[in-house]
Amino acid sequence: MKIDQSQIASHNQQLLDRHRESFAFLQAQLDRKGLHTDEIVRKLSTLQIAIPSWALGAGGTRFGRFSTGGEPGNLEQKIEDIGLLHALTNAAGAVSLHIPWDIPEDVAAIKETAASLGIAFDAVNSNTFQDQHGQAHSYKFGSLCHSNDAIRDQAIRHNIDVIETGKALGSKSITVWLADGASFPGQHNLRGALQRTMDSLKIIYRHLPDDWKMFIEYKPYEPNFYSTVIQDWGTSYLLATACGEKAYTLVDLGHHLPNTNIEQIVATLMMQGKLGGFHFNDSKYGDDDLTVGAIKPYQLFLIFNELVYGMNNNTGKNPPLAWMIDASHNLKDPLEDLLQSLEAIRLAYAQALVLDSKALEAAQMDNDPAQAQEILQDAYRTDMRPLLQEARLQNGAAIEPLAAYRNLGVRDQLIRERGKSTIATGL
Ligand SMILES: [Mn+2]
Repeated sequence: MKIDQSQIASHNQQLLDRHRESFAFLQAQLDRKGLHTDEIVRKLSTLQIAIPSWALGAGGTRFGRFSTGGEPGNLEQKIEDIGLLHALTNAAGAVSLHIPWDIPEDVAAIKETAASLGIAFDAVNSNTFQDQHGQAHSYKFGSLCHSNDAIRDQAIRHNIDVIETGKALGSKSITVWLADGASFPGQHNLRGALQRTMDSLKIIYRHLPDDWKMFIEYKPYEPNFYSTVIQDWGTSYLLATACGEKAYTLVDLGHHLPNTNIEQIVATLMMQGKLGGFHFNDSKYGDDDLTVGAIKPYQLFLIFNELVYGMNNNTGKNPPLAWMIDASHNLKDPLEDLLQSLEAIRLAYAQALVLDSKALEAAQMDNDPAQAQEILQDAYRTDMRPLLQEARLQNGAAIEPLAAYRNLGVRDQLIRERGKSTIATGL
């Protein structure tokens, strides 16, 4: 299914008067603060978020999976679904592939499909956290950290193959997330496991093309419950530093223990020029994979404040960041879930862009926490939704993407095309 420009135009036409009214009100507010809406619209329009290929089907908790129907049955259909999201939002102009769940059979054809929909290939993701059919060795007790040379070699080889696939597609980065760890004290020699992981990553790094980046993701627990080899940002930073200048830390919002100050991690990594990318999601307890902004939108805003500050004060020479959603739950229609996540990310970004950073700096220098809070929350409580709508309107996307998605009957159409019981690959 493809969404026609005329379908979006007629959706927008119905909402135009109401939109113009609310946008004029916001514009007047921002004008009084000396902020230029054109500039903010321009910045928002350039923020493109990669959609992971595994988020397009109904995800699951560990207990069950409930199909929404019409799920994409192959990579081409997944890219078509991202095309739908991109047509509605002008915010989802990239896909992040998971290998081996989504190995393209015909690279040229997939590239053509993606290009026709305005979709670029973002980071490719390796998978050594589960065994694949016909694989010689098992990752039950780890992959890049494994005590057995042959198993480590197999995992290294897989990552090199993923880089090759990515090269063919035009990707420029690989994300490595390891499930490696121990569920019981004494199971691992903690230092030995880390050392072997470092040595393995260095070998993979040597196969990285010059214009590529390697992102190293961390996670404090799950699927292992006593220790994970790359448990926190510090360990990731240590490994990235050991590998070299093309290796970076990747922050996944769900991969932190409750109450971790993630915005401080962002500030620290950007100071060192070592923040490579972001996996957005939301959670209350752990790696809950909930819709971005569903639980802690204020935290998301605080994180974006540090990102914007880091981009505006880039003394650490941090490269442009890779933005990706990494969430997949089992209740919502996955496309609706992604539309909401895209909106939440852009909203937090827009709020951070209207922060009075000079006033905040003055309050900080004056040691005035009350004033600092007023300034922060003034930005956070500015309703930037009309500006997001304006950015979409100017780019031919839908003023209200979720409403348009429902009014156009996209899911019903996908079910008619693909059937009710399809299952997305990898799920
Ligand atoms: Mn992730």
